[in-house]
Amino acid sequence: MRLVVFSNRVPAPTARTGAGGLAVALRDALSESGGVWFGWSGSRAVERTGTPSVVQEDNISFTTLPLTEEDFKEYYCGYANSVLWPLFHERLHAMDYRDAYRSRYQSVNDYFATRAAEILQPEDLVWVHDYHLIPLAAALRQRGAEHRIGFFLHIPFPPYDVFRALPERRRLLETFLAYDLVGFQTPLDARHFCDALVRDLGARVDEDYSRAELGERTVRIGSFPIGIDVESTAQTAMLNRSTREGQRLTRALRGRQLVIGADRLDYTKGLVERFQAFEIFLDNHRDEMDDQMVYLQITAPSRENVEEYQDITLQLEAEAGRINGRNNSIYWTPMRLIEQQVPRDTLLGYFSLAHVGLITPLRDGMNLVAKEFVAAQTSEDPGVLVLSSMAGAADELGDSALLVNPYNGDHVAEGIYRALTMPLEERRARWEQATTVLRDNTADIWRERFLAALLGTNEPG
Ligand code: GDG
Repeated sequence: MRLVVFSNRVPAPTARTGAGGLAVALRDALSESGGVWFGWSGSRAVERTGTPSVVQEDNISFTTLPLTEEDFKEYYCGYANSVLWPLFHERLHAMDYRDAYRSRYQSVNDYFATRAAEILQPEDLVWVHDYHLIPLAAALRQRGAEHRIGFFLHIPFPPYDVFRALPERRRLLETFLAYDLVGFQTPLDARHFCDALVRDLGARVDEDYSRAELGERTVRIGSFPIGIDVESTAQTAMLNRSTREGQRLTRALRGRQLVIGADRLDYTKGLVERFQAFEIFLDNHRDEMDDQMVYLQITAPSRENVEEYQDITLQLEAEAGRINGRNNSIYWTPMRLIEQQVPRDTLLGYFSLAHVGLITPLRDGMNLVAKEFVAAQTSEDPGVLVLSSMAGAADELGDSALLVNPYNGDHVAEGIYRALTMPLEERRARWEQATTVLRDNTADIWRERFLAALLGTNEPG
């Protein structure tokens, strides 16, 4: 049986090394069974094309379509990233709704479905990823597809009182019912989804939120928290401690403890709030921490064409400048902000050298950085994860991390202090606990659980 994966962006066929856990996990699945990876090429053309471009590599057909400038503006920047992304992360003030965005979203999904329906074979198993492509199964069914089709949402599903701000929410919810299986990162997301199905569509939902029925349609629902490849992350991290970049960081630290954060530059990641919490930490512990630690924040540029993202950089630069200005001395600069994407191997090496991982999103589907930070630690002298309780990862990692409320600067500041001063024995116990959780749910296990549930050979979790 062939697997056909749909996602907004399709990774470059040659991008195996340097790719994150998700891309690797899906790629492994596709090359095992033979498959197709279908989506946007990332390029913008004058017009949509009739035939997709296909590159064959590793038993996989990387099948991509270009989008037009209007598609890019109204579907990608517009509906996906200025409507669904803020709405699903409960940030309504960042939502920029236009009717034209909605119709373009539908039209791009129809375009993908038309081209995909031409290449689907009867026995294919179809797996659609994320908020860009929610209506894809319905669009495929309209074109005669009778396949098993699963959907996985990488971001949170909002509570009903937030979801109801979406004008065409009923229509969007109906399109979910064209799937055989809908998967979420956490049980809470599945519950929010079921609430919306009941309240907006009057669907009948099982008590454990594992199934919904509306008329003739039945959809199975489950939570499938995404994992990482623990072994290869640990190995890459270890190897990159002593590369040129790793050594440079060690030299720059001069024995000081390292607090690290690494995020896409996105308002959901809580960076401004994190900087303010760091300032509280300095205010409270300035004398004790003088020249003893450095906070390094790496922010990879992201979605620079969306207006909401343009202001954050300036805001972060102003905050970092102000905090350092208030606390700098001739021998110590407490924080460093790096506004670039760092190569994955180097980043994992940095994680391995860090004493504290500071990951405080305001809301996050999962947050793979948190998991990668844990996997990058050594058992002899593990660092401590300070993690937002609003990230999906908190659900799994629980007390193995120092859970903090990202809206409470005092709480985050004390989390940083506790992490920096935590005795070795406690750090080891927490790390062992976290590592067991990660090993029990790797990227491979996540993918196998989802596909087994889609095939109906096990019950969704
Ligand atoms: C979405 C959901 C969910 C970060 N900075 C750099 C860099 N990264 C890598 C990390 C990690 C990935 O990017 C980010 O993944 P996250 O999970 O943290 O966040 P999103 O991008 O928002 O992903 C999220 C995820 O989908 C999967 O389902 O967990 O909740 O929002 O792998 O290491 N990589 C490189 N340089 C950087 O500077 N190379």
